[in-house]
Amino acid sequence: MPQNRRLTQRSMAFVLAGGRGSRLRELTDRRVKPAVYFGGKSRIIDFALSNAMNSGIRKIAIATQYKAHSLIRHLQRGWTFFRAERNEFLDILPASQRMDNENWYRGTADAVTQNIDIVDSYDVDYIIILAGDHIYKMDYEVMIREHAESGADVTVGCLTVPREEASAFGVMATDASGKITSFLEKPKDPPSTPEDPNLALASMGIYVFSWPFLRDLLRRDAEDPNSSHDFGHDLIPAIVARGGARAHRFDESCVRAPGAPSYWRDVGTVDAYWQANIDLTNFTPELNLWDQDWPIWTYSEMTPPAKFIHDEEGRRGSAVSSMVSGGCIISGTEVRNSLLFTQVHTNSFATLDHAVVLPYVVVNRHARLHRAVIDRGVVIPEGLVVGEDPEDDAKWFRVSEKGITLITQEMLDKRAASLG
Ligand code: ADQ
Ligand code: ADP
Repeated sequence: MPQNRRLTQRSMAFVLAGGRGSRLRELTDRRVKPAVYFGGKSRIIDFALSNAMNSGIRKIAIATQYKAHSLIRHLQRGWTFFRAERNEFLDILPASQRMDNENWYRGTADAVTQNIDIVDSYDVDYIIILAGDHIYKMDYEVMIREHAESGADVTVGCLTVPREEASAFGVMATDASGKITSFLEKPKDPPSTPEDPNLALASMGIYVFSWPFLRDLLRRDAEDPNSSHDFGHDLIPAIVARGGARAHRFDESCVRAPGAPSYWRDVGTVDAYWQANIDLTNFTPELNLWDQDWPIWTYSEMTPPAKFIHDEEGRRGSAVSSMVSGGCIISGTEVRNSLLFTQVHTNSFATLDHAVVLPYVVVNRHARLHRAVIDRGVVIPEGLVVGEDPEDDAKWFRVSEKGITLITQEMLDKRAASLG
């Protein structure tokens, strides 16, 4: 539809990718949450960026801050198809390179304020603010169109979540027309929806504004000594109080097969991260990565196909109900219900069961890994057993609330040093 195409051509995406994501523990020691690996080939940020691409948005700015190197390298390698001569841009905006006297972005709104001149240069009518740290497939065009037609000051993407999880979100109430009537940022005691006492209406941290409106608002916010310069804490509640905010239901713009449930995950904890990755090995995963109409673009290394080997003793290397990425060598190892990223090498008599194994991991002989997340580049020593004795695991490794063991090379080095 040419009319809609014009709307996304007149829009840009501003992706907030600076927050650490500290509940992912050691997985974000060296990289920011949007740069964390997901789904075998991608990084978390690829989902928001692919959504923007697939929605027809060709102007994207990405604000980075905490431990940005891994993220920036990924973007520079993989997100290179934007062409300035076609008026397409992907700009990486590290916090430290703007403003003379201020090194860091003070809050999410300040990340945009410090780059007003760059956004101005894109010459767009609408801006969609995105978080770079969620897993979902969404057509932003639907939300932008709704915003343009309604005349609201801001349109906030939202979905229902279990009420007991809602304290991590902005929680809102709406009237029948979709106007947001109240908004509480991370309330201790979140209000439920009128329909269901167990559900709350949560903000996805996605906002559409007209750019001239947001620019004025940011200029005023920058001068306000009482503001923490954050969308969720300051700007959105103020617009809601004036009656200018509308809710956009994710259900109406999520991309899925007819009748399939909508899918959105925060993967903010080790448990949620492990679960969302392992879910991809299900018979029919809720997140469909095979849909060629909505590809998840990424940087992918050049690797040979995965290889499965019978070892000399005749032990079969096999993987069932699993996803195994390019460059993997499964030699005499039994792999079940696991997700292996690029270039994982496993050896004879080893077992992987419900394991999420990041790139370049080596699993040596006789190791048994059950319900675990293995960080990139880890060398699992011969005979290591994980996931069978939680107390022993907790001596050396990070064991989550739900009993998932996270293993990094530093943890293994400490263990090796103290075991002598
Ligand atoms: P949170 O996700 O807790 O809540 P925040 O920590 O501000 O909010 O992160 C939002 C996004 O901004 C993340 O992608 C993060 O990486 C990034 N970010 C954080 N600080 C940044 C900075 N200084 N510079 C650049 N990027 C930064 C928000 C909303 C809630 C909403 C949830 C949905 O405030 O209302 O419910 O998102 O997850
Ligand atoms: P095991 O799995 O019995 O402990 P190895 O780790 O030596 O044994 O690997 C067995 C097989 O895996 C090799 O014969 C080879 O086919 C393949 N292989 C191992 N490492 C590589 C590599 N770096 N490049 C290509 N193939 C490899």
